[in-house]
Amino acid sequence: LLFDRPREPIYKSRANKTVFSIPPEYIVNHFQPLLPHFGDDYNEEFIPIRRITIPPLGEILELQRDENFSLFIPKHRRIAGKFIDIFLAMANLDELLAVAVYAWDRVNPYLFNYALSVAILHRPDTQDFDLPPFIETFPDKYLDAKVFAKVREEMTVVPDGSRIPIKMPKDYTASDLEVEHRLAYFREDLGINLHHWHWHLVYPIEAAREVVAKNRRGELFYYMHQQIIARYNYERLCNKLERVTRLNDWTKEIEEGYFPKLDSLVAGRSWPGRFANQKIRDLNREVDQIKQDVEDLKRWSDRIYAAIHQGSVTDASGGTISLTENEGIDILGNMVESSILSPNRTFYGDLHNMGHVFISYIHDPDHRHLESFGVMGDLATAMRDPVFYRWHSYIDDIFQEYKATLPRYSENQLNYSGITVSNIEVQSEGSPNNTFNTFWQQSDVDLSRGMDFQPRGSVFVRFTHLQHQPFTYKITVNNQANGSRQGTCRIFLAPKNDEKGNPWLFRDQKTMFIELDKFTVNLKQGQNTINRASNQSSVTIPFERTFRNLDLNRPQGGEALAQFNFCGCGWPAHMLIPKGTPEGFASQLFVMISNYEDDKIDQKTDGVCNDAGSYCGIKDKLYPDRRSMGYPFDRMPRTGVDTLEQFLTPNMRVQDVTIKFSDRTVRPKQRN
Ligand code: CUO
Repeated sequence: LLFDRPREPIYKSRANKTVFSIPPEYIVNHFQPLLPHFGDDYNEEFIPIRRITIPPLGEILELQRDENFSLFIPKHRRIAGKFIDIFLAMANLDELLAVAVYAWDRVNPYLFNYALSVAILHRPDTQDFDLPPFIETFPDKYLDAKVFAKVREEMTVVPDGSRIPIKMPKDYTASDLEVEHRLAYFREDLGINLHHWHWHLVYPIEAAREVVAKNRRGELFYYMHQQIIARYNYERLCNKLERVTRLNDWTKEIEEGYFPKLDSLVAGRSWPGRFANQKIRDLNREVDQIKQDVEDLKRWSDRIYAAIHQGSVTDASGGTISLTENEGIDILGNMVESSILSPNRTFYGDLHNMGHVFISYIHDPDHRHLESFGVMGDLATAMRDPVFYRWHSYIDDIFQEYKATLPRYSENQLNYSGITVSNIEVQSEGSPNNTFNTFWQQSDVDLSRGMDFQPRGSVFVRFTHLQHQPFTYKITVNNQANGSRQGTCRIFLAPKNDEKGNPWLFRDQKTMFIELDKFTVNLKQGQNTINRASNQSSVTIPFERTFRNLDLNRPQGGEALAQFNFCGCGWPAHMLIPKGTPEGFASQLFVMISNYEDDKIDQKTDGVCNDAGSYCGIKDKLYPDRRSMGYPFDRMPRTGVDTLEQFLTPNMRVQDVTIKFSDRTVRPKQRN
């Protein structure tokens, strides 16, 4: 109930004849006279809400209910942190429920949803709770504003059970006159944006330290976003566009414009667009308590670069922390983002977050037009805008600069003596070997829980997304060692040529590799054949999990239901393989077997959302690979290595593959 109909008053919340029985003083004044009547026309089961001393909400109430909420704005971040801590401090579930019910009609719905989600994710007594997909509660952050009028009509006029899915067009934010629009299927993909939201839900910037300080958090911030850029660049090449250019000159106009066509159901306003050729300007917005100069970005970035070249950072008390080979990237990740784990926020600032803020207020830097932020200001929508990739490309470049200072991997550090990968094959149903097939697919998502003040019952929106034919890797590995061995099989994919059609230099291609899978293999002496299906990928979560329709009648409990929130983090399976081209996009599939002895983390990981560990980690566990994230492509190559071929040691192999796109649309699978 606490994730349903975010703007409806709490006393009206009901599902399956269940309703809260609320102490009258919890109800906001305006609705109190209605209270005696609630439940009258229902045969309801009551969930009693305890009367407790509600902790003061203070600053949390300063964000109005009809305002927009951004985790990049320091004030919003701070009040979110406070609200999370209130939820975490509740002694038991009854108290948690009481404070949540009390806050419902008083606190901004976006803020409420975020803080409660983070709390549920981190409280020991809520570990088997199931949360509905974010898109169901706030469909307005994901879908063309136009569908909502049709959805309302359908819900009001057509009885539940007879409603037909509302079709959302595949292209709605721009025309082909805008070349960047070729990438809209990626930027506006519902699954990609949901993944990004969930990732940041699992790795909050600000909250109690034990919530934020997850294993290798800063490094994962770097790696997950590095992979987003690599994947985006891959898609650009497939669409005959150059790699994205870094947004590193903040005095220059941003060429790309973007008009999101989203309306906020909560804030009652349209998300502002960004015209082409605008410049970021100094911010002075009292309402957000932000006064910041563009010059500050420059200052912070200079200090960060100086730290990288010095090999150490200065902490808040003037001490020195060196950026060691193992931990340096983790410190830098937290510092550049920045999270509360930054060693010195006063000195190194808040570079990445404030970049989002500057860009998102480009249209109204001093609030003279009373406008809220653009899509770059919200983690749920930021990836829709082309400028996201320019900004994150700049951020990634800082990390690459650091990685270039690290010692190169020697041949010895890369090889796994006695292990040879002797053959790789990709088998997709109904197509020649070593071909990936992509096409369009339609799917349905239920919006009903996000549609306030409408009749109950499901209503679906039908959207179109990229998809690929399921496939299997068949990898032959020879083990000439004495006895059986264990290894980690690492599978990556990269374009074979650069945008000019020339073969890559390794130093450039290494940042183009996208991770497809990573898993442990047992190798008996002699020849081994590894078969691995695409849906087993350690990068992705299945479609059903991204868009799962929560059935409130379903019995609770069991592993499959557990920890949805964490499990909601994961690259969407339907976007595992880039789009390719109709003629076939030449790519290189890379497979490496590394020595498990150097990779392994001693921990049990079964059953706890362990299937998208590469970009998301594993819930309450250490990151499941001891190597640097991105290994073996995270560092500059050893001397003498200019090409991928030269980089290879016997435990690695490269196979030429193509990605063939066919412009057909597959209808949705039959819904149950
Ligand atoms: Cu994920 Cu900038 O960090 O959006």
